[in-house]
Amino acid sequence: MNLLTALQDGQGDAADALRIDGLALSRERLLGAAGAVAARVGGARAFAVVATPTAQTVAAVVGGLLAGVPVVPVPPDAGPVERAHILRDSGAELLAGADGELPPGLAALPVDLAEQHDFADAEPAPERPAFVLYTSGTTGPPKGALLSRRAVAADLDALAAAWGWTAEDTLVHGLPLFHVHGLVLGVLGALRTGGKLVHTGRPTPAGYAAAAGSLYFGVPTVWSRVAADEPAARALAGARLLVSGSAPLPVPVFERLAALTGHPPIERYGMTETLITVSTRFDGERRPGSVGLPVAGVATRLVGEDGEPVPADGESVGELQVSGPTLFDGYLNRPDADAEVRTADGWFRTGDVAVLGPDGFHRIVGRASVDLIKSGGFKIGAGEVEAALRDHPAVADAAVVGAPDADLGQAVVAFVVPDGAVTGDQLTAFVAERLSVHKRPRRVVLVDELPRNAMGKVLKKRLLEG
Ligand code: MLC
Ligand code: AMP
Repeated sequence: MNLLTALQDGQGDAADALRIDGLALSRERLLGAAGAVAARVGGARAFAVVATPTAQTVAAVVGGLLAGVPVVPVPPDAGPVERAHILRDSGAELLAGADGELPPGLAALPVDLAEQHDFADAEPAPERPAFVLYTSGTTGPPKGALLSRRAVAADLDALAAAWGWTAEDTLVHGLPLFHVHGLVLGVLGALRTGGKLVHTGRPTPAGYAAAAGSLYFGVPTVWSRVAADEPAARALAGARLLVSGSAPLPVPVFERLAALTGHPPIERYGMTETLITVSTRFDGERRPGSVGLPVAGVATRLVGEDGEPVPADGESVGELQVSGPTLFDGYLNRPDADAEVRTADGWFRTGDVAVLGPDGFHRIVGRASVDLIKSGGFKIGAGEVEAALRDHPAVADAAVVGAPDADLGQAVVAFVVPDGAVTGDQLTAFVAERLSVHKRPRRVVLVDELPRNAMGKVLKKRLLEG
């Protein structure tokens, strides 16, 4: 079966099947533009796409998938250090959305929507990689997660079943197109399932309110902003389903959203490496603070620090481990990192701490590591930001933490021991020149020294308390 079933079968097309960046495109036109890309990328080792929220990005991504070339989305705001890492590590030979000089071995591939081509090559094998998605770890530069076409298809079908998602739906969101949430679910989901897709550019309450969709995706920061904007929230009353994910949805936001829209939101849990594995269902209970049940084909278990199973009693905590057809195939060029996240019996260690109820409902209670920060739904490795800060000549030492934040869930805060005259604003700007914009510290605290334990490890919990 085709990966992008609805896009490729031509059924039920509409002139505005895709609305993005002020443009409306039919699926036929999108497929034609993607076909033109596919005809030019075929045979490349990997195809990088600067993932601006535009129809050109969608056509480029779909073109890569049609041709069976792994697509590597690049955050448009990635600083030069982060971008160079992604391009080099992925082995990309072509780049769509290029602006400026390219390193040797990489050629620009301009995307022109007017260029239409009927690409008729056979569907690539399901085990071929669909994407290399870069995701942050606790230390070092982001790792490229290899996601097969099979994993993507399995996850989208499982989510369609859990959410009653059909070709009758109009999906609305304004999330970035370089992560699982906005790209895999938010674009490919609509192209596999059918129906219309409206991308609002940015995920603003006003944009969501104006879109008249049936199915809405957002990270908790987006839902919290919608819930704080009563007219925007009330405008979503006509929707069918509101879905939250990528970070914990605070219970008060769940409740206010339910009260204003009449829709208790669906909460679902996932990771770049596993796609979305647990969700509440459109026809089941939606419980505040809970992400529900494993989706079709996925199995979960809780494991204690001693490696022993943790009972599903609604109160014992353990690491959540998952297995099933939606799992990634490994980190590109990083067998060491891959070995760390797999158990001997083939399960994936999420690093998230959870509680499992006797009814099978999952509650995510936190992360095992303080060094993985979720801010506005973006995952940020403390180590990557610390390394960027330490590159500054006036920084002797740095520790980065995720401080609780009502809007963002966690905010990136840097504690810096200066070595010379430097301001917090200068350091924030310095990070922004290297890494993606959302990795900038929101606050920089200059300190004389960092608290450390006898082993020399920074006591981050103490920094958070102080
Ligand atoms: C931000 N700003 C800063 C700053 N940080 N300025 C100075 N210093 C800093 N440290 C600027 C921004 O650039 C912006 O400026 C303004 O402040 C507001 O920033 P913001 O508060 O971050 O808001 P916004 O830009 O609107 O971003 C919030 C958000 C965004 C929710 C829209 O965080 C977002 O798109 N999140 C989605 C992440 C996501 O898709 N994750 C999915 C991962 S996949 P200006 O000038 O631009 O207005 C995954 C798997 C799964 O997790 O389960 O789904
Ligand atoms: P990423 O690597 O960006 O895909 O982020 C994955 C991480 O986001 C998970 O390991 C969780 O920590 C977090 N996450 C995703 N969805 C949820 C959710 N519904 N509730 C709590 N945390 C979530």
